[in-house]
Amino acid sequence: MPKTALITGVSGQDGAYLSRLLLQKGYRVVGSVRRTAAPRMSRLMELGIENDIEPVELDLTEITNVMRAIEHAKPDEIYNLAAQSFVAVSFEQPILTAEVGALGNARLLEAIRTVDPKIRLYQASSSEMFGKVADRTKLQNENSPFHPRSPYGVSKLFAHWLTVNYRESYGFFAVSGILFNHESPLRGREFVTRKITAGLAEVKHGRREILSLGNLEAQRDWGFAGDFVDGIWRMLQRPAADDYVLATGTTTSVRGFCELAAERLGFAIDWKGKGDGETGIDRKSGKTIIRIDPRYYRPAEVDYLLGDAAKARRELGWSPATTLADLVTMMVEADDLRVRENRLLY
Ligand code: GDR
Repeated sequence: MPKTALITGVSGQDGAYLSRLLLQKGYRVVGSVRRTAAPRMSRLMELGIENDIEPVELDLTEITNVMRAIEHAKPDEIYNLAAQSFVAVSFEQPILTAEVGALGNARLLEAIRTVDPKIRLYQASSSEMFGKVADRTKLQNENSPFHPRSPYGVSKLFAHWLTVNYRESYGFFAVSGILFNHESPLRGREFVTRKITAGLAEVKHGRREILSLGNLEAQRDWGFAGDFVDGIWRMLQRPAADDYVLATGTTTSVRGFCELAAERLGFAIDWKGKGDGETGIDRKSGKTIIRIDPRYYRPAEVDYLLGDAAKARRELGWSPATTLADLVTMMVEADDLRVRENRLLY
């Protein structure tokens, strides 16, 4: 009997890569769609798997609807990837962010408890839970202190602890995967890496004059989403449930990411000025291609993240195959082609 996986957030970046992986492994993949939103199938289409996913109507804000979806799909495994996942938006929509990210997880756990407590649950937790890192001499691992800096981070922390609590209270096979930033050509353009690769590709081809960014000094541990979904799957195949950090172990600033992407597009950036007035100038043409727009600053920022995935390496046999250099190349090449072909889908 092939296993069945139910994926919430199937239309997002991770949903698409995870679906492809599970299909390759012979799973029946059921993907949640919300009736209120036009189904966004573009990422699944880009991977050529849109017809291989069985849709089920599931909205994490409706407990009875969640229960019906689980009764209908009869999954062995549930991957809860659905969220309002853009940190900046969570400051404007904190309640929606918590409804889906925090209480959505509670509804799923309660539905599993009622319908079939043997279902294995993966909860998509986040390095945003570490937030304000107090000690930069240490990498963040499963035992590091949490200090979220956004309503998004706070909502993820609730879901993380509730997942742990159901495991401890009822013996659920419920796993919290604490994933550091993971990117790809399927990343949404609201996130900074894709904003940079797509934006600079547009500048190169004369489709836009300039790219506006916020805090260039923020440092992130960026990996490739395609590598990370393999770690997600491995977490649910263990003999016992536990929590795992997935990260690459290298950290780079937004400024550094800009320089890498620019170089691959044939630019060379000279930075001029300071603070809000800083600009990035292309040395060859003398044109200003990047500027700062304080609208992209966040009310509270996560300045620095660097993860330690030693436990995942040891217990899951997982390590990321893609370097940051390869990731930037992959994203830049995809966006360069999309801009040339006029098809910047997301
Ligand atoms: P993040 O990702 O908040 O880390 O959360 P994002 O790419 O949005 O921001 C990373 C850093 O870049 C800075 N930044 C900008 N960010 C955006 N989006 N746009 C800009 O113009 C810009 N300029 C500078 C930000 O201030 C920030 O410091 C992501 C999400 O996918 C979460 O859902 C996930 O949980 C975590 O990664 C791990």
